[in-house]
Amino acid sequence: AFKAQTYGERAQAHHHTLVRTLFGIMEEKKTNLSLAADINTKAELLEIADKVGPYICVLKTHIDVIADFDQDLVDRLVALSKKHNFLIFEDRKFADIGNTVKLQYGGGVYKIASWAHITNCHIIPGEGIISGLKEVGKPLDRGLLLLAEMSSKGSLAVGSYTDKNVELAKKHKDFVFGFIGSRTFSDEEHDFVTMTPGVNLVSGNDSLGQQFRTPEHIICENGSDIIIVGRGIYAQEGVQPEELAEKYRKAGWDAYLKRIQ
Ligand code: 5BU
Repeated sequence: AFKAQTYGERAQAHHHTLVRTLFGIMEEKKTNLSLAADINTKAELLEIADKVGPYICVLKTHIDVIADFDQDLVDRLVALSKKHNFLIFEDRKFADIGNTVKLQYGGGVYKIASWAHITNCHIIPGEGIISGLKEVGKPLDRGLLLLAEMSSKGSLAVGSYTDKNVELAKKHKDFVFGFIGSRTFSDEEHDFVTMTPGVNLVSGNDSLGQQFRTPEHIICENGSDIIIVGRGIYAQEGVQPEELAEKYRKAGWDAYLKRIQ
């Protein structure tokens, strides 16, 4: 049912503050595109975030790959998120016990919870990881995605493991608002957001196990909500990232319009 509704309709009915904001941005900017900015210097990350910002709803970061990380980078990313109206998703993939992830999420060098609207975790340690992250993130109105599936070849996140993610998301829906996965996991009662990595205009693989599917397949057929695109946008020689971002924005949005019609 949620698959056929507009992002705007779902925003109005949703209990999670972050989802209302996210769907609101998507409607306003007509985009379900997230940029996966696996960029390793501060200057280059800021440059691409500023150029591609108008076309995306979410900027996905791997903050620990930035060689010259400093607090100023985070301050400037937050300023860009306000300038262009997108959310920031630190793809941290927490995987430790509750007490440890609290320290990793709130503190350390990166202080992720202070600037990332969204982060994600594996449920391999059990439910305590969600409870630990929630203690830090919920008071700040942050949101958590569970890694229900992965896009890479041979992923072990399948079957009953994937189902367990959905079960825990329902139990913690005051903080968990969705999944990383290839399809929708919503049912009649629960409206979850799915974000899908491994997206390219041409399906295929890279040499290290990544598997790419098209926006049409992911959004229209599978009912996912947001496409995450990295190298499809910033690693095409001779083509500007903003030009490619607009191409992916349109492909993702057209697939969504086709789905809800
Ligand atoms: P790409 O250049 O479009 O392949 O980048 C994909 C990004 O999504 C990259 O940052 C990965 O870390 C991330 N990713 C993924 O590819 N597959 C997954 O299952 C998850 C994250 Br979870």
